[in-house]
Amino acid sequence: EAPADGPSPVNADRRAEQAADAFTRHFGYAPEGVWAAPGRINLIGEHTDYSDGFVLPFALPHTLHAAAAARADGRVRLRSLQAPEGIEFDVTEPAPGTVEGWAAYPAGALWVLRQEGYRVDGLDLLVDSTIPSGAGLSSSAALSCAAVMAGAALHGAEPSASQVIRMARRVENDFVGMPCGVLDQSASMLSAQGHALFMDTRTMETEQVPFAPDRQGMTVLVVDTRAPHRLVEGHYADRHRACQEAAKALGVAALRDVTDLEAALAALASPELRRRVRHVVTENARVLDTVDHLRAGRLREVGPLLTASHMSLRDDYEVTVPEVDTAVRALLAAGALGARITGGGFGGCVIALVEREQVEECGWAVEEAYREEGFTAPSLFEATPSAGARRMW
Ligand code: GAF
Repeated sequence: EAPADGPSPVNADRRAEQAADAFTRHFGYAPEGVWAAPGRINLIGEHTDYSDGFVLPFALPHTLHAAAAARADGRVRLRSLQAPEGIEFDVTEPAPGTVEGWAAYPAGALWVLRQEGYRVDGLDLLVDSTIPSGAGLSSSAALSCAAVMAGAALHGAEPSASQVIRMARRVENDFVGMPCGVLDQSASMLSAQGHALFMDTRTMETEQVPFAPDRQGMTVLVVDTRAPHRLVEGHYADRHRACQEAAKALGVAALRDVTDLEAALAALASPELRRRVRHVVTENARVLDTVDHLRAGRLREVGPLLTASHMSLRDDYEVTVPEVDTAVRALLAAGALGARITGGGFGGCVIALVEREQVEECGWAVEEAYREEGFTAPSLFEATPSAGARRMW
């Protein structure tokens, strides 16, 4: 059964129209275009993207739509149907770190575009999103990508997908202050329906790897643990710093370049850095193994790699929380082929590869475990690999 905001083209058109109608209601005139950008699940390859490593995400059907029109008077008006209030400012005003909440991403997008020499005279923009926010599903990357695409196109420019990815990442790095890699923006921009996106974040080379669990009697079950994740609050930046420090100590450009793990571990004095390095190096290897299995159609073999990734993120990278570990434990006990945290961590979502006939049981098992622990009830859905970002009209 497709989720309510599922991947069908009819659904996507309808949602784009709804965003356009809402724009017209709010601003009193019709938008010039509507852009769509999806959220993502990272199948495997976690916390590898800022060490020049490998990632393997796919796009969710959950999508953000941005309806927009250019203004010639330098004013910017931003509205979100998911937020109580909009904001308004002069296009020259926002500086890094000065805009709070969701509006920081579109404001940052316009700031980056101007920094890079794009003409941006002003903009009205309305967003409507079905991507749960704060759940580690890249709602903010989707927003940045859509705003960069809209802001550029409405002023006569057509940046390539890789330019959009780079600028949307700059929104996070240079405007919001979150030192993320390139995973989320790439997943939103480059994903294709029925595929996972294998990407080398050093060269930006990509391969669309067929990934359609439903065709082999399986599904990717997503558990939104509702444990709020807070990446800007320092944990993420700490991990980022640790990887840079370790790379420096090992004399490599990035942890991607560590070829002899045992020698690297022996060369590092800090137990913490050793754990971080072990995660990154083994995680890169797990991505390559996963891609091999997918290319050969051996989907079930991917399960144990997902679980190994989780254990590594729990014990070596230390980015899990009790809600997440409880979900993984319950899913595996109920027969999931594999389960892991997905995204930046410290909350967010867990994914599990599950045989179709085990889905219900896995769902119950998580709900039951959450009741026992006294956690907020999780929300569950099945993820279908969906299309990447595009202009709808
Ligand atoms: C967050 C970041 F934004 C990504 O760049 C990536 O590092 C991810 O955490 C962890 O894999 O989503």
